[in-house]
Amino acid sequence: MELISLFAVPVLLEAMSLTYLAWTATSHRRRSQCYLLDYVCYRPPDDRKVTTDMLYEMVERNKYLGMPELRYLFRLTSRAGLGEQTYLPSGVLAGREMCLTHQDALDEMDAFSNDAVAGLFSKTGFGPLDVDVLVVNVNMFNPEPCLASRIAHHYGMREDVAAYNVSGMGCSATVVSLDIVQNIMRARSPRPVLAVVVSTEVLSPGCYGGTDKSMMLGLCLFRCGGVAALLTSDPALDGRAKMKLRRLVRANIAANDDAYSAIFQREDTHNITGYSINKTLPKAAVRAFAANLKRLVPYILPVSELFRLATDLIRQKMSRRQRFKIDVNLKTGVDHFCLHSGGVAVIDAVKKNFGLDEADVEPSRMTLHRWGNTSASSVWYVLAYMEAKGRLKRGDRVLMVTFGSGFKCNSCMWDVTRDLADKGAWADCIDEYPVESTANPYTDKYSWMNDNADDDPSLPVL
Ligand SMILES: *[C@@H]1O[C@H](CO)[C@@H](O)[C@H](O)[C@H]1NC(C)=O
Ligand SMILES: *[C@@H]1O[C@H](CO)[C@@H](O)[C@H](O)[C@H]1NC(C)=O
Ligand SMILES: *[C@@H]1O[C@H](CO)[C@@H](O)[C@H](O)[C@H]1NC(C)=O
Ligand SMILES: CC(=O)N[C@H]1CO[C@H](CO)[C@@H](O)[C@@H]1O
Repeated sequence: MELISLFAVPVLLEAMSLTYLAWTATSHRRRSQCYLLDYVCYRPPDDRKVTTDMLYEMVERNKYLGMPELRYLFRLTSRAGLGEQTYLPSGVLAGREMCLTHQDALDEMDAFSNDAVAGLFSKTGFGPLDVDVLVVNVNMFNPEPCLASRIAHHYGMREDVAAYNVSGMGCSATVVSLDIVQNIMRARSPRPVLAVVVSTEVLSPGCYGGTDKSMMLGLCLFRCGGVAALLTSDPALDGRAKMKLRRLVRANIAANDDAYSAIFQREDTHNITGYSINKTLPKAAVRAFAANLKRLVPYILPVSELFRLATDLIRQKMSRRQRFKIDVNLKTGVDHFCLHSGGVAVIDAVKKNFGLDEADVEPSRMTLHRWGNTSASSVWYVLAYMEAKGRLKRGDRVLMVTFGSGFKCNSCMWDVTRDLADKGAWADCIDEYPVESTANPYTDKYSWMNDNADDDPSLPVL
């Protein structure tokens, strides 16, 4: 397969040079460490839960949509892998999705931060005045003053707090925020740094009410969610930490036209703005993941596996084969895969192309079912799922992989530093998971929708 060969050739050379570099780098200067102390995933109030019936009503009251669109939307919804407990903004639930205001978006943001950021402080015992660095990433909403200032203002943070707002960087932005934090920690080392990362999405400004099919996907997938995480470089706090960041790698394959246009904000033929999602998205995700792994693999796989890869490659080279095919066994270096739960298609594509099995992707599928695609924060719900299930043990290695428009794949490797068993946002439902089937329970009720469904091959299908 093209992807495998694409990934194969440089892996060996880079593996060797990078391992050597890593060795010399660590022995020559003491690197500052980045510890995850704790994190809080947002659980919106129950009155913001949305069922398929409610979605159906919402679509029905949209005067732009006719029967073909309704059919298409229903077909998407029924295959999206979302359950009946995901959350939408209150403005949308109140029926104002076509006329949401700036204030609606601010209210949505505040509802999240008053719950999750406040929750993080009370859970960890640290206060706003202890925070040295604040990084806020929200993709679609970019008010003035910025959201980082809004949070600093609300909590009365110090005036020397280094606040960053990252916007427009898509679902993989949470790792971008971690990268910023890690770089600041290194720059300020050996002075310890306490950092708060806030990753969420504000859906109100992105609600699309038009009829362009590639842009209607949002309503089917995007849901409210967010996370506030506390990180430190203070070695004195390592006993309290949950995980330690081992390696962070960012890949951006924007130079590729298809990948670049996989997710695009644009206007439809009626001049209504929205996000269009191309069916090339799963392929872009796999490609970006391969680009990312190329640089990550030397740091996460054991020497024996790197050696096996190297000998395999040499053997293939000697036999003068035109295309190399290398099967990297990621499981030799990773215990838990924390994959962005953006949609079923992406999860399936990654599973197939990187030799994962159903158990590896279960936490991501269940996160999609319970919370929907919550954009940048989704990997934290996946992590919380593993933790709530009592699967994260001291010494385990967790690979967090995020995908986002651009197209980007940002990943990081964590070492679990103690046995974890916090139920977090999953507290009231973890025992119901994993669910057997993520099929939509209303499929029968709306089965007539599937009749005469047009199967236009150019459209994204989940
Ligand atoms: C998807 O991307 C391809 C290639 O970039 C483009 O030709 C096609 O028009 C796009 N489809 C949609 C629905 O945007
Ligand atoms: C969309 O906007 C363009 C530029 O302002 C205008 O020429 C066009 O007529 C508009 N289309 C519709 C359907 O309103
Ligand atoms: C998940 O949602 C984000 C925006 O919230 C979007 O950019 C991304 O394309 C979605 N993922 C998939 C696989 O559709
Ligand atoms: C990097 C980034 O997202 N900067 C934004 C911070 O917030 C201001 C005001 O909202 C924006 O103008 C910047 O683009």
